[in-house]
Amino acid sequence: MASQDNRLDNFIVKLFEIEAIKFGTFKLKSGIESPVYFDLRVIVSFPDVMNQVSALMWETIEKTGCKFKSICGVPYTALPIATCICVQNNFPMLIRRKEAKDYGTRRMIEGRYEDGDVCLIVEDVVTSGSSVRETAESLQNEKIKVTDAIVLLDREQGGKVALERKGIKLYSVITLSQVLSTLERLNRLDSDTVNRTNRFIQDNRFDGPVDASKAGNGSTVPKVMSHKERGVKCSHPLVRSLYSIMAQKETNLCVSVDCSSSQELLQMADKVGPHVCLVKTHIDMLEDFTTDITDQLQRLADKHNFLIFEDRKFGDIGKTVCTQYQGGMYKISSWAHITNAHPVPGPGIVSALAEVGKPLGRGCLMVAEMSSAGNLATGEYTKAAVKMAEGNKDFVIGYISQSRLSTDPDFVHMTPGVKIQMGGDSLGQRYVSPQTAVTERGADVIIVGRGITGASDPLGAAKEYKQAGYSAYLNTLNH
Ligand code: S5P
Repeated sequence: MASQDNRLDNFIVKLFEIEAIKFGTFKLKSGIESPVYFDLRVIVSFPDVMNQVSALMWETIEKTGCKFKSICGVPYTALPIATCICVQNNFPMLIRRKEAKDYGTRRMIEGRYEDGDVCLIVEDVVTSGSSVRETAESLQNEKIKVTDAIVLLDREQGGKVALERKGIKLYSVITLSQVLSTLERLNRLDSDTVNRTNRFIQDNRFDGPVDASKAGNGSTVPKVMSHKERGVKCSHPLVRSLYSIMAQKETNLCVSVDCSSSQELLQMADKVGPHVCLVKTHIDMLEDFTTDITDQLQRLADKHNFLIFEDRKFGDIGKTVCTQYQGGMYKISSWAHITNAHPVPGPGIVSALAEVGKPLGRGCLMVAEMSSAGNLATGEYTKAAVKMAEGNKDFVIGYISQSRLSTDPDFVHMTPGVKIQMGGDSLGQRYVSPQTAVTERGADVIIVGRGITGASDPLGAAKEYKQAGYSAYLNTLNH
C-alpha cells in the first residue's frame, strides 16, 4: 500500500515538474478564470510518463472489474493514452472522429465493432464530463454501448455525477484534491494556493450542465435565470417578448425553414408553429417570392405566437446594409423581428442596421461563431463580435454562437448546427445534439433545420427537438 502511495506521489510530482499541472491564473474555454490548469498534452513528450499513465490507468480499470470489448480515447489528448493502453495490454481500440470526413465512408467511429459491443472511454481530465459524454454519444450512435469511463484526473467539479446520470460510471486514477494534498505535503505548494484552488472547485461545480455564466476565483456564482425571469428582467423589449414566449410555450426551439417554395415554407411554419419560439427564414432561397408571403408568415407568427428571424447575415459597409435591410424586394426590416450580421465590416454595420431596425423595435444577432468546419469566426474575431454587441445593447440582442460568450442575461445565445443524429453533412456543416448545445455550449435557443424539415414526420420531429431542448434547459436550472 505504502509503495503504491509512493508511486502516486512520485507520479503527481512528475506531472507538476513537467508542467502538466500548473497553478496561477488561467482563463478557461468557458471564460472562467481558474487557479489551476492541466495541460496533459505535454505528456506525449515524456515517454516514461506515458508509460506510467497507461500502467496506472490499466491497473485502475482492472480493479473495477468492468467488462468491455474495446477502448476509445476522447480526442485528442486521450488518443495517445488509449493507444498506449491498448498496445501494452493487447486490447482492441476504436477511434472517434471529431469531424465527419466529407468523402469516403463518413464514419464517425473507426475500427471494427458490432452492434451492442461495449466500449470503455478513456479521458485525460474530466471537469463537467461533457467531452466523455460527446464521445459516448458518438459511440452510441453506432449502436456501441458505453457503461464505464476511466479518467487520469478528476477535477471533482461534478463530472462524475453528471456522467452517472447518463448511465456512465467514471473511475479516476487521481483527483484534484489528491494532487493538492500531495503537493502540499511534499512542500511543492503553499497552503494559500491549496485553499484558493479548493475554494474554486467548490464554487465551480457543474454537476452536469455547464453554466458558463459562473464566475471564477471563488466569487459568488450567479444563479441561472429562468425564461420567465428573463421575460421580465431583460432590458430589450424584444428579448423580453422572446423569453415570455419561451416560458409560455415551454420551448427553446427555433426551426430553420430553408425552403425554395413559398407554399412549403408557409406549410412548414404552420405545422411547427405551435412548438417553436422562432421561425428562421432564408427568404432569398424562395423561387416564388411575393410580398404576400411575408404577410402570411406574419399572420402565422401571430396565430402560433412565435417570432420571425430572417437569417440574412448582413456583411457589408453601413450604407449598403441599410438599403439591403429596409429596401430591395424583401424589405426585411418590415417583417422580421430579428436579423443577424457578420462583424467583419466593423461596428459601422451595427450602427447602420440599428438606424433602420431600432425605430421598429427590431433586434440583431452578431454571428460570433459558426458551426461549419474550418470557419474563421474564432479567437480575436469572436471577441470583437462580443465587444460590438456590448457596445450596442439597444439593438444587438445576442449571438449566433457555439459557446457561451457572455455572462450578461440580456444577450440571447442561439446555436445552429443541431441534430439528434450528430456528425455533419458533406458541405462542412457540423452537428451537436440538442442536449450538448444547451448544456455544454450554453445555447438559450437551438436552431434546427434539416433535423426537422428533412424528417419524414416534421411535426413529430419538432416535438422531439422541443422536448430534448427544453428538458436540457430545465436541467440547467436545476443545477
Ligand atoms: O454557423 C452557422 C450559422 C447559421 S445561422 N451555421 C448554420 O448552420 N446556420 C444556419 O442554420 C444555416 O444557414 C441553416 O439555415 C441553419 C442550419 O440548418 P441545418 O439544416 O444544418 O440544421
